[in-house]
Amino acid sequence: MNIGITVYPTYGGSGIVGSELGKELAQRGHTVHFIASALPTRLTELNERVRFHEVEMMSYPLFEHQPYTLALATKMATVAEAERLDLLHVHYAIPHSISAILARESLKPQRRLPVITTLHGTDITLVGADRSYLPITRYGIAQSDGVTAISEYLKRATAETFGLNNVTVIPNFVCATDYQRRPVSHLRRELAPNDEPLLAHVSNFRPVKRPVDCVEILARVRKQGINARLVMVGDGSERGRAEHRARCLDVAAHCSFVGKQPRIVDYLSAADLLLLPSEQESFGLAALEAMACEVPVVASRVGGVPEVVTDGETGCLSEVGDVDKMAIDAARLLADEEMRREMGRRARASAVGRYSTDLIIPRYIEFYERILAASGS
Ligand code: GMT
Repeated sequence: MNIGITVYPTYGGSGIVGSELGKELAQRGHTVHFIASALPTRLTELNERVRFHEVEMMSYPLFEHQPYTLALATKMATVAEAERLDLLHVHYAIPHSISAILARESLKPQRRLPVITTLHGTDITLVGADRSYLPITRYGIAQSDGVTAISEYLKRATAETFGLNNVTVIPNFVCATDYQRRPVSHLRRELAPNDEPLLAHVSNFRPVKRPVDCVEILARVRKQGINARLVMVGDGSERGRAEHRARCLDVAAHCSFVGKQPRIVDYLSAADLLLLPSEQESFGLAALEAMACEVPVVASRVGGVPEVVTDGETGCLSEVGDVDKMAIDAARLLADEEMRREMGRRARASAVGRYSTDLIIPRYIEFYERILAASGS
């Protein structure tokens, strides 16, 4: 198949999932054309089967804001014609599905171009549910030829918010060979020089991720007499607040804020536990990647997280903001190495057994084939 994929290139899990999906499809013999405003971060290598088409924006004094949705639609239609695309697969509904529908409609006299939308989270729960975007988001989902969501929770949220039931769940995935625990003694020594227990947090540090809670948890774990450290991987608007809170709680010397990192797997391999205290999480890709690296997860019981992390088996779940309970769970796991390692082994088995690329990518391919057949393409 010749597949057009659109993602937000630089920010967020939906871009990662779309990019990794494209690479996996290419490995299975398909040709993937990424159509985006910039080269997606995870696309380090382009080749015959992984191509990139940049959306060019025209500026004109009349345009106070450049009309990206239209520029994207135009590029999608141009690429679809030139490269004979079989379908467009967009990640994150707004505005990508609207652009794709415009592209499809503009090509209608010449060819069919089915549009598949994958819903990721805030495109439904926050942005899409906002009154200013709700009708157009509903339209984009209803008019797509196929719609997938990354968790059962998000499928339910889509039905509740938009009254739409045309959604198939295809969960996020992890590559079991790329994501596995590996020896990283040098990094571990850097982050925990005296082999202290190491907590990790990986996110884009947006308010919804509540990174400040991680610092609160560290302070409480240390109060229980455990000499733990915390590595904070990523960057975003909440980083300053988290650093400030670490100073206030007198734990700054036990935290490493390392910013964005290209090799997340190394940080996960160095860690003993992952903290994911998010306010909202439709899936929790960070949790899945940690589990694949045998790292149990201490997380909020929110959105799709309970589908990924089984409380008491592969991690521990608490209500959003209950940093006391999260600290108790973290301290218990850090203090009991045998239990933690056993939980880590179960976490990997669960991640690989339910979400490995070998299981999930074929589901996307079957979905494409089904939509192509239904649309008579
Ligand atoms: O919904 C968002 O905040 C954006 C999106 C993104 O692009 O980062 O995140 C969502 O998609 C990820 C990948 O599918 C999921 O793992 C995240 O749980 C989900 N984030 C939220 O629901 C907050």
